[in-house]
Amino acid sequence: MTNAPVLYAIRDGYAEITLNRPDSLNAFTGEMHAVLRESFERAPAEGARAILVTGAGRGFCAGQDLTERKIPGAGETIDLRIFLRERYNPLIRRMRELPLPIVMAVNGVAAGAGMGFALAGDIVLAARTASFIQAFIKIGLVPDAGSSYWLPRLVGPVRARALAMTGEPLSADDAAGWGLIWKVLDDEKLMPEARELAARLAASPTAAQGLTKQLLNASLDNALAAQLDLERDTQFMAGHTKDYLEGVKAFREKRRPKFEGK
Ligand code: T3D
Repeated sequence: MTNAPVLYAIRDGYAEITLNRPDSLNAFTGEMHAVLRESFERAPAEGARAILVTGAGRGFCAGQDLTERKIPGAGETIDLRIFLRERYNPLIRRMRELPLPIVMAVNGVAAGAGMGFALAGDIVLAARTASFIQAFIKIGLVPDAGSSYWLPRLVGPVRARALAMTGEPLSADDAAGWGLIWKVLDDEKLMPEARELAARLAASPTAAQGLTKQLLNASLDNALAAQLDLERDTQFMAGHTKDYLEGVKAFREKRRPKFEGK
């Protein structure tokens, strides 16, 4: 295994990205952010039609690497806006704007920004022994990496407040029961199922997947009338893809469609 903070491989039409700092439960460093950003650029440029993200070792991601921050001396302060502006916010925005399905395989604890990062995926699977922790409050910080956006929308304000204000771990089973993630799998089944899902998504009509993602992103902030208009315009675009023609043709010819993502 290499020492690179992020591993990248193309498999079965999708890019597999592995956070690779297992000794610190894959906590984020500046270097890791840079390679991760590059991986999310590289995947579509190299023709990947889906992305799978997981963590090496027993953790998924423990959020910001706390050993990377200098403890300010007397009279000094630290401006955390810089790290959010230059690292976390562009990462989360890139993931939500990327017109490809992103599967997150949460293999262990996802804490702090690691939890926000996990929730920024499109389909989140978790190992039964994984957990989700809004660890920020334990060190005097506030939710970031999108957590304050996703939590009230996904689990409602009551549970969002309790998670963020207590920093108590949420089990993978409860996360699925609360609608925070898609599915929990026995630990040994996580990666085989996540890979099968990523390969299946990569072979699906990925232009329509990108449009679906845009539509569902917008729906979180739109009123019904605006969303109906957006559905109309987005369906117009989907109706112009080769994959739509192939889908209808294959249905009529009673055969399996072969989608190209165009
Ligand atoms: O600064 C900015 O950019 C602002 C933005 C901040 C965003 C954030 O993410 S703030 C939140 C940062 N994360 C945390 O506060 C979580 C800290 N970690 C923990 O609370 C615990 O490690 C866990 C609950 C995640 C897991 O607990 P456990 O008992 O399973 O593992 P452990 O023994 O605590 O950790 C294992 C090793 O990973 C350990 O190293 P060692 O002793 O074996 O050498 C531990 O120090 C290291 N580790 C865990 N989390 C971090 C970390 N090292 C650096 N940074 C971490 N965040």
